[in-house]
Amino acid sequence: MDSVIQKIKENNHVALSRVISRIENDEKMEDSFFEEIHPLSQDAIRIGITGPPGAGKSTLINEFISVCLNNQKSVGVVAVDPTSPFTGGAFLGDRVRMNQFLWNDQVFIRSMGSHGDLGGLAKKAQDVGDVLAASGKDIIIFETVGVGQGEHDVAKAVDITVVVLVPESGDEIQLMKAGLIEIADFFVINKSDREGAGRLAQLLKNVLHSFAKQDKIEPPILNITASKGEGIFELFLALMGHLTSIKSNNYLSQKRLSRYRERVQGIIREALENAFWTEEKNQSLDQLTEGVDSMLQSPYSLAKTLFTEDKNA
Ligand SMILES: Nc1nc2c(ncn2[C@@H]2O[C@H](COP(=O)(O)OP(=O)(O)OP(=O)(O)O)[C@@H](O)[C@H]2O)c(=O)[nH]1
Ligand SMILES: [Mg+2]
Repeated sequence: MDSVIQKIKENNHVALSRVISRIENDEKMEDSFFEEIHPLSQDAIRIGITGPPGAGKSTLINEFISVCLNNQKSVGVVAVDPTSPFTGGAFLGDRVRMNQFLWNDQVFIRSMGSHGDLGGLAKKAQDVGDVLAASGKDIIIFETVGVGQGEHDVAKAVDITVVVLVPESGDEIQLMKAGLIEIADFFVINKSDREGAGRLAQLLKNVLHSFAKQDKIEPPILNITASKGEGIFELFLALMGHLTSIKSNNYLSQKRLSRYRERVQGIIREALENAFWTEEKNQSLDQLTEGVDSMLQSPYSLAKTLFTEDKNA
């Protein structure tokens, strides 16, 4: 077996980090890599944790890791940073503040930039999740700042999405706009030591109720104070309970199946595009768009020319 895969199976964090950097930087892994990783990556639970900047996501995850460890579960954390083109694992101390786990081989933490290419994030999160799962991590957490598209991409790569809000998170219209209700399996109101936490919980409950869909369990709402570690164990229990129920009613396997399908489609899309853009094609495009006058031609007809040119050759 390939020695990189062997090292990942042995939970070698240096090898893990290298492979994740390659995925982050769009360096292609051999197809056989993911073929061999696949059977090893089935068991881990993947959780997305998203919410507005500064909501306390990292503080929460930090506490959550301790609870996981106390319950004999190893953890991988990836902090996705949509604003950073490349992190190289840096900023970790700043943004993630989970340094006490640095020497613990049951905890792997790093950040990952998205190269401004948010569309590719779902794929990267899948691939990175697989690699972490293959190293034996029981729970894999993706932290994303819920400000745009990034959290939606990550939601496609996880089993459960937790949306973290704070008492100031505001009115229902904002929540709707953010589209967070669509992706949330769980809501956490953090900083519940502050005024307004109860009010937001009530408001959220009403909104969720009016939006209730038959095929989806109404997301539970938990009040926590991450900075004091309050409510974290309850969150852990609630997530594990949720997991048991979505396993038993097949919701999880259906969700994973549709994720699997989308992934196959994505791989095909990428392969087709890569096959199309040969050196000759790139040259043709350059030649055909040499001057600004080339824009007189509709982009559709130029695309058609590029599509059909080998066939006419
Ligand atoms: N009062 C109060 N403050 C908290 C609580 N949880 C976190 N904080 C504080 O909120 C600030 C932001 O916490 P982070 O954990 O970095 O928040 P984040 O959501 O990870 O931030 P980004 O990753 O930058 O979006 C820090 O100063 C925390 O100490 C809480 O329960 N109550
Ligand atoms: Mg953070």
